[in-house]
Amino acid sequence: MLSTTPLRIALRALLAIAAALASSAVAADNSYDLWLRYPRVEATHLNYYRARATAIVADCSTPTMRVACTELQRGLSQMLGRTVPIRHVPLDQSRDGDIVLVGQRSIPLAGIGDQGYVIATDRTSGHRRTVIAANNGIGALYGAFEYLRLVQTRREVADLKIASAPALPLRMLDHWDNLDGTVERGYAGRSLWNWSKLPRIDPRMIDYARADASIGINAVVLNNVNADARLLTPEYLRNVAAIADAWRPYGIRVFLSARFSAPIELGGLKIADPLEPAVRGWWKAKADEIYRLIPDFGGFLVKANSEGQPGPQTYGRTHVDGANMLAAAIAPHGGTLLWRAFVYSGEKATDRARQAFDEFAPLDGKFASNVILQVKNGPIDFQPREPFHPLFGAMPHTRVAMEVQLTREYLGENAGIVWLGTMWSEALRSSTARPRPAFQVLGSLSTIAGVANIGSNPDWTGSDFDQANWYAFGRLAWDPAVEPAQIAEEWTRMTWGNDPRAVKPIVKMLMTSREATVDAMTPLGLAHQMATGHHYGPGPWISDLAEPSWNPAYYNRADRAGIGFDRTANGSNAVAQYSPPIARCLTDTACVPETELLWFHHLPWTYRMRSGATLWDTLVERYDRGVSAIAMMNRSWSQLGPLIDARRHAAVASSLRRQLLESEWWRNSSIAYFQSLSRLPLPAGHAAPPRPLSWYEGVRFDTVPGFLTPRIGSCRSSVVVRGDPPCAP
Ligand code: GCV
Repeated sequence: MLSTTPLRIALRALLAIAAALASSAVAADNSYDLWLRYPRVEATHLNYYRARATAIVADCSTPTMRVACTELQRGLSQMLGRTVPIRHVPLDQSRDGDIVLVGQRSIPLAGIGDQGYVIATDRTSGHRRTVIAANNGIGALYGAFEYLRLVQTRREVADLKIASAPALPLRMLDHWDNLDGTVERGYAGRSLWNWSKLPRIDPRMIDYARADASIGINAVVLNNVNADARLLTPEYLRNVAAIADAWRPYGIRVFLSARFSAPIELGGLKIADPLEPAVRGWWKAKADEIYRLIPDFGGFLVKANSEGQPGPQTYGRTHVDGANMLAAAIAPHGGTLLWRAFVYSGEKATDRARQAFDEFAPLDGKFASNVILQVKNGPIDFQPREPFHPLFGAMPHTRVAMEVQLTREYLGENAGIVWLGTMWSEALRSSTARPRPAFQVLGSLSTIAGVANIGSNPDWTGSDFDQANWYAFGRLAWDPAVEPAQIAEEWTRMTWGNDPRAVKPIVKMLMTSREATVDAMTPLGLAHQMATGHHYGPGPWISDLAEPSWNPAYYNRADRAGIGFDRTANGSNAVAQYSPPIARCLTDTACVPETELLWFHHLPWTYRMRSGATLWDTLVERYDRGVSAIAMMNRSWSQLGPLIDARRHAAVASSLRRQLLESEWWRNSSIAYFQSLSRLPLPAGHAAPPRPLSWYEGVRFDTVPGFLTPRIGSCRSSVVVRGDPPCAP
């Protein structure tokens, strides 16, 4: 394994930055433009695209069509190096090379619904035109962005025949933004919504809407699920209405996280019991007030009776009582109520991985028709790898959303590259083996929601590569069947250019990055090994927290004899929550995927893996495999220097070095701890951790972004603040 010291790393970083600045011939680039950058097409392809985009023919008179026309014109004009004019003429007067953009039709186009589009080369009446047609403006806007993407990624546009419609009607970003501008689990600066400046709309909020619309995101929850009731006061609601007005042309509907106890905090009621008429009346009046201001308000998202949040159980009522009461308040206005299934409690003796299923599966069929149950992709909490949540496919009479996390709370925050397209695709394609309603998780969904990774940093997401997770989320929410490699390539071409010498290695880095992270942090099905509260860095030894399931030791169950969580019938029997064929496989060590082995089984250190190697040796090998893969990403990136603009290259290089350092920290801490229990020698060729276990256990951080309660502490020799490598020696 690679041996690095912070000093050497810092020196190399400085040299790399200096070399990059001195040698890069590539034009400076900001990170602000995301994947919506439109550099001029190279001379070899310019005439090809120019000949097929001589003018845009469209009626740009509605707000959304105005946006579609502007976006198409802006993107094409920049890429083609000349203004592409917009003409509003009847279709039969369009000419060769025109792009005809249609967002309203007297006879609806079949098969694309109200959000899809068709892009086709049309040769009728002797002309060769490209038609982008939809049943309404938003479809035309999505189609315009798709056409731009085709040019951005240098695809053929001479003979197009594309029909596309979203798999799911609601594709939603959930912001965990607080009213004071902080963002829970946010690593990209402060909230984009500046409540003290609203209702003035900052141009950046429009750029945010453009980015969302370009990948089909059509719903945004503005505030943290740990909600502040004040957002429901008239003062804030006026500002929410201003945001909704600004985003309406981009097809985005605004939702709010609602605090269940708001009738007490704002309405002066004594209780928030959902069966109490005064409480129901308060919510109904509040909903009416909101819809007067925002006629297309999306609805509420609610975290109830979870991690200290108020909810119906506070009054002896059920989740159904709570959800249906709120759903009834917004139903007359067409609103949707998203109710989260993320519940667990240390007061229950059962395995945390079982609790949401135990609580919600019996409620199937009891929720109102405008309720969607929002379920995290896995049964615990956004770990680097989890099996799919057993509720998927198990509630055929309930509308279900999958919630994923774009912000990397448990995956190294914004260090280096951890691309999640592969992870989400894996979750969506998991077989539930339940006959109804479908065999794959996807078949059981009506919505995908992603916890946003977006903030006020100039690069939006805390790093250039974290933008790829925003992009991948939108693309997968639109089409969950699309291959992750295709998404990775699209984003790479749109963000870093089309030079194959760059595209190929960057796509490879994206595609391998998540597995490398799993190996370096939590291999073989381990989970939740992160340090307390902020979840930054390793803490597999932690076992003294009051809430049992916040302790990493609760999950690894490592002792002198072995490691892993027995979730078979001999243990917590969480396997029984899956359909019988899946449960049988998960129970059988010969069938369970090796990547989930220790999630479902507690095994001796000397257990023989399918390879014949012992579990202990394999565990060590996996940590090192993760570190090596991250070292490889560092090497690949450093070779790209001449092809990438100097500023972005240096920023990514430094972020990757940090990721490497952190992966070594994870590897060394974890091996030091587990070896203290297994007491086995390291396999040949694998280096011992350079420090004693006590050193790793002593690492503390003063400040970690995205975490509300700052922890005071220090490394042995120096105070460590976030941004430094973990504890200088
Ligand atoms: C918004 C985890 C996170 C919390 C988050 C919670 C949730 O526990 O650590 O910050 O709270 O999930 O999803 O509600």
